[in-house]
Amino acid sequence: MTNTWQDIKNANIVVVMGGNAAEAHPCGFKWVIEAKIENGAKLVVVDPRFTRTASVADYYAPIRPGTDIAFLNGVIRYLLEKDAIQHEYVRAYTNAGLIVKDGFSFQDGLFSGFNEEKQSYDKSSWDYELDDQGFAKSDDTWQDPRCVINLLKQHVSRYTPEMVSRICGTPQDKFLHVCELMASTAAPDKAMTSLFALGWTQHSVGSQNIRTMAMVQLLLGNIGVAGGGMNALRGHSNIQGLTDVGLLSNLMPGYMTLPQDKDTSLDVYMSTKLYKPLRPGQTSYWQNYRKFFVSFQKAMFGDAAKQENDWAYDWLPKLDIPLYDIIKAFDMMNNGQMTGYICQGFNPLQAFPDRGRSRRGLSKLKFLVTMDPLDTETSRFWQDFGPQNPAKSAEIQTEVFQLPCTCFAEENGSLVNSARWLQWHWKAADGPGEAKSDIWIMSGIFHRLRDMYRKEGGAFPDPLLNVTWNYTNPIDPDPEELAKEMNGRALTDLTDATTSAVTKAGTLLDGFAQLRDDGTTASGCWIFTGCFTEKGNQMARRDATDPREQGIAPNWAWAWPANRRILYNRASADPDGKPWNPSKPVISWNGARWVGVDVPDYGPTVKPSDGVGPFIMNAEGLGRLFARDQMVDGPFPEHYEPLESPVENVLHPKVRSNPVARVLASDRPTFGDVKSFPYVATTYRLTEHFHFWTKHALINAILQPEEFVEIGEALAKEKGIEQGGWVKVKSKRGEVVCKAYVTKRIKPLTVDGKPTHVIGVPLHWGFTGQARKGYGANSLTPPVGDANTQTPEFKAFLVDVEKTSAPVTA
Ligand SMILES: Nc1nc2c(c(=O)[nH]1)N[C@H]1C(S)=C(S)[C@@H](COP(=O)(O)OP(=O)(O)OC[C@H]3O[C@@H](n4cnc5c(=O)[nH]c(N)nc54)[C@H](O)[C@@H]3O)O[C@H]1N2
Ligand SMILES: Nc1nc2c(c(=O)[nH]1)N[C@H]1C(S)=C(S)[C@@H](COP(=O)(O)OP(=O)(O)OC[C@H]3O[C@@H](n4cnc5c(=O)[nH]c(N)nc54)[C@H](O)[C@@H]3O)O[C@H]1N2
Ligand SMILES: [Mo]
Repeated sequence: MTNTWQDIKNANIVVVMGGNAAEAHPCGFKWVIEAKIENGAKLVVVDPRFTRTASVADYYAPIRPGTDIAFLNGVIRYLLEKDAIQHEYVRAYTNAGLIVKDGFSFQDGLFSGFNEEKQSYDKSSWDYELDDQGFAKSDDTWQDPRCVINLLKQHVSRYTPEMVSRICGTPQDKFLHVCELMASTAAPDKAMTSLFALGWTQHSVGSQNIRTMAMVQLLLGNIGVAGGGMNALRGHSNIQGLTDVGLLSNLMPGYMTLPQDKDTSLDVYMSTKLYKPLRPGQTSYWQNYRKFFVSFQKAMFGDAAKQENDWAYDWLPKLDIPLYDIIKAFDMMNNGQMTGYICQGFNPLQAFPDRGRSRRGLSKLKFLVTMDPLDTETSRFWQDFGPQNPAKSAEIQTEVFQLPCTCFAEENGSLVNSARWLQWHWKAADGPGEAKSDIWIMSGIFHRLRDMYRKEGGAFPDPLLNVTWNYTNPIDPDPEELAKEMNGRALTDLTDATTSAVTKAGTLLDGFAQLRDDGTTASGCWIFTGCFTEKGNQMARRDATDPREQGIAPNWAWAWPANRRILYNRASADPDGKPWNPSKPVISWNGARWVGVDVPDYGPTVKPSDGVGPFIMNAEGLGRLFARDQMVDGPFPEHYEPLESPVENVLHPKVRSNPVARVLASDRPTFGDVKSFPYVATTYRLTEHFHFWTKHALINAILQPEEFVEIGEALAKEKGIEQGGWVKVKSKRGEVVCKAYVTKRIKPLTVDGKPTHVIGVPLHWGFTGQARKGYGANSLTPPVGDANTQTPEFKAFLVDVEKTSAPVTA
């Protein structure tokens, strides 16, 4: 989230599109109700289904799964045409006036630089025109046809209300009413918040879905302000923490990126990181990358990371293929390239796309280790369940080691919530039976591996032999000690260049501004610096005082970065430093410094007249309506059909789906077409279950006892399907046999003149636990990933459905 849960109450318009917050975030959803009651906010829901969130909305509009970019590009067109944008904000804080290079173009669904053979883009033409000093040229009058706002206007001109309706199936009047509600927040003192989750991410265009709304929010002046922002409602209680500490296959802690094979030295690696400011006087904060990186290496390798060995750069793994995402990992298992798998707190047999593919991959492993408090389907994959997966246990050679572990309530530690708050929690009970903590298990594996390397040698022992492990209890390190390591400390006495204050060696650091690139500081995760200081564990703070009753309680827990609650909050004030909305100020300029309820996202004494843009992580300091780098699939968002779609792409039939989506050639034969699989399916969760674990608890199993799919009344009638009757849902990859729930909440949509039915598939069932056995939604889903994040396309694919009789196994 750029903002916080509590801050939702400050919104005038709450848009839930690409998520179902009332169902999946029922506790946080109270702030939406608060916004409605206390602030007169209107709740707008855009979802293929009339959801629990829609049931309390002021306005609901249906949409075909996988078409949000068409909808939102239509919104952008509407805002530009009606001139419903916050002019002063857009002029001062976005790249609207920057001039784009001549080489950039878009035609027939492709941006300039497309390489057909490699199925990827060369992004060099997606950039600004630079002057002799290397600064981006701009035209503040917006006359130049090559300035971003004019190219954007041209790009979205195709997304007329007729076109939006033809692609999305949303009736035109409903689309236009949503546009009107959103446009009402262009007023400087009005704000809209965007709450989203998987309804946007789980698509082959997932990142661009979110980006399109971010552009809408920039045009409306809704980023950085109270009640505004782009608010990703995250999943597992600590999934925000997972990405923060770099547990994705291409990341390092604090959103630094893992080096690739081509980064042959620290200098080469660093040459692509230190973004030079693109406008005079800009901050371009990633220029500090080297400080964060060297401090991380010092935390990892201590004295063994030195100037002479480039701070142990060579000991980091280098990515030799673009990615090791889950789609690739299971492909490698299937090809015999990956023979062992350690699966910690994860249930891929149920959670990953194409369950048959996952099962075949696991069956080819030499060994599988699971670390989990529960008996998961993955740890019992050889007992698999389902008509297409007859259990052939005897033929499977994989050796499985199940390591039972504790869960969060049985240990001390911190969880990072969606609002970036690190909250400490305390152990409530001992784990049952033989369960051990993840830390104990991981340390045990580490010590045994290191001993083997010490005794037997090995191809590349250096990283394991040199890693620092100086914990008080090396067998079971204390979570507080690990937290302090993440925070970081001074390694020698440090003298502040401006104040001459000395920080003694060993002192815990107060903030990442103290980090250095000369080996004198260590920090395991730069964005966490400040969470555990000499004043104590900041994450354990529990003071709920909220100075303006505005949803900012600065002494409750600790938020990264720097305890800032609203990111980009410089943009909450006008160029002179006066809040756009005086009744809900976040920070303001008092003539000498920035003051307010939040920590300024800015140098506290940087004068407004210095003209530094509020988006300091971007080299131009501005919010991007045109993304010059970062996105791999285009600087403007474009509508592409899902990989499995019922219709052609009416905008450009030759380029139907995202040309750079994450698809392996070997998986293409597993995609079905509309002739055999005429219906659109989408998968989702229910409040009564949490993924695949709560079915182990009897009370939840009673609340939602068995697998079902949701089918609209019209389709049910056509297919002779009765309420509660058995149905078989099939995709090209597999099938699910379960009960039908016939509902008024899913209606057929008219897409390009044809009726299109959507089938809803909740995802919670499997074959372990207390609930009745079920096949699981992922028996059906395709192994397709978003071009930027590789998140699977779980939300839009093709199926067929028919009435059937009760299966023998049910
Ligand atoms: N009770 C409960 N709560 C949970 C979880 C759980 O398992 N149980 N899981 C947690 C996790 S890990 C996560 S990531 C979050 C997920 O939170 P959400 O994303 O809110 O949950 P989902 O149910 O997956 O899907 C959201 C909605 O997206 C809609 N949708 C599908 N396709 C599209 C589309 O193309 N466009 C639009 N606009 N909408 C679409 C679906 O109809 C559905 O209503 O929930 C978390 N909260
Ligand atoms: N079709 C379809 N598929 C989906 C989705 C979808 O919307 N549609 N959503 C996707 C999303 S967003 C998610 S997050 C995934 C979820 O996929 P998974 O994360 O694989 O599913 P969970 O059941 O949450 O599995 C987490 C496991 O962690 C265990 N666990 C709990 N606490 C601890 C602990 O402290 N230590 C260890 N080691 N283990 C612990 C739990 O017992 C559980 O078995 O599913 C994805 N799959
Ligand atoms: Mo998730």
